[in-house]
Amino acid sequence: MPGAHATPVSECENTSVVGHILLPDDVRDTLADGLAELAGPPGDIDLAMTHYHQVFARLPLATLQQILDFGRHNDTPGALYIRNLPQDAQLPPTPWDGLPSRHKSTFVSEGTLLGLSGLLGEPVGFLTEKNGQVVHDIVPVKEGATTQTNQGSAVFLNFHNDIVHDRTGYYDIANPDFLVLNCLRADRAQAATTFYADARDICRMVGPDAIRVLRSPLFRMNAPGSYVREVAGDADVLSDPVPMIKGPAGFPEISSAANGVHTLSPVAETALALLQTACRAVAHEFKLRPGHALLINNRKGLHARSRFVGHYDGQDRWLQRTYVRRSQWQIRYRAVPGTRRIH
Ligand SMILES: O=C(O)CCC(=O)C(=O)O
Ligand SMILES: [Fe+2]
Repeated sequence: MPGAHATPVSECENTSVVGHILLPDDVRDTLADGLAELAGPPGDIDLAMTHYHQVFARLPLATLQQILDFGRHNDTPGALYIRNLPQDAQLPPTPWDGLPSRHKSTFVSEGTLLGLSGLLGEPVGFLTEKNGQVVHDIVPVKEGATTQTNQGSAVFLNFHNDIVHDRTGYYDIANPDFLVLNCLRADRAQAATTFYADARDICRMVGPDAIRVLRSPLFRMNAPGSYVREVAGDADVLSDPVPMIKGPAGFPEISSAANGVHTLSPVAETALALLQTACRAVAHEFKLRPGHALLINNRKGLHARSRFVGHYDGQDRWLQRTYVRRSQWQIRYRAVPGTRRIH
């Protein structure tokens, strides 16, 4: 329209709030009944996803819309916390090697995880993350206790988003749009805390000078710990120089590698320190318990995890996780031949 122009949006003026859903018991039980109809582990994943879709379509309309809006809109929160979800009646020991449990005989947690994931997009696997599995078991692993990976426990897992090594040199393109965490078992001391810091809040906190630096390609992301360990023989594999914040001022996208961000100048170093401080200041805290799921937008914000104690005795903290893409089209160049969801 002649003369019309969009209202300018100042840097990161949108406010983030975190979404909360507490399911009533009867809704939880309806979901559990639906999931019970699918007895085995999800074998044909597309058939199983379709089944889960039907089950989760039975959520009350307002709840269903809240989850769908979380996935489809730019201006919705970057984290959504859902409680009182169905749980497996009996849980085998927590695996201590980061691999799937061989003793799990019911699949309510997988159904819950995949059902929620299907409301956001398509759960996908990456060959370099948990062998391409679609459902990831996130447990403390003794050998990884002090690493900046999901196997860690003895150290604070720094604010990061989940990235994937990619031959383009950019690790925040093929990575998941969302991650979904479903808690099966809390750590014994109930100390583990998951944090979410929204880029909109971080920007407001660090101020315009630091944002200018963070928007410049002065940072190189180290590839995830799993890639460095399993593929690169423990040598850092750095991305091309990239900004940490990009996109329109009102809807910033943020990326930070858990396994190390290398700065290319002293001002970049200062801005990165400001960003880390801001994350701690604006973060929302979640103490995940069985029956709780946390849905995280992997572009709108960064997440972190507190220290906690791992005992490696089968009673440790146990989460299941998916990586979700809204669409697999943009990452089709990575698709593993003969598979439909593995990249
Ligand atoms: O353990 C947690 O709470 C979060 C771990 C994490 O960063 C992840 O699974 O991507
Ligand atoms: Fe993560």
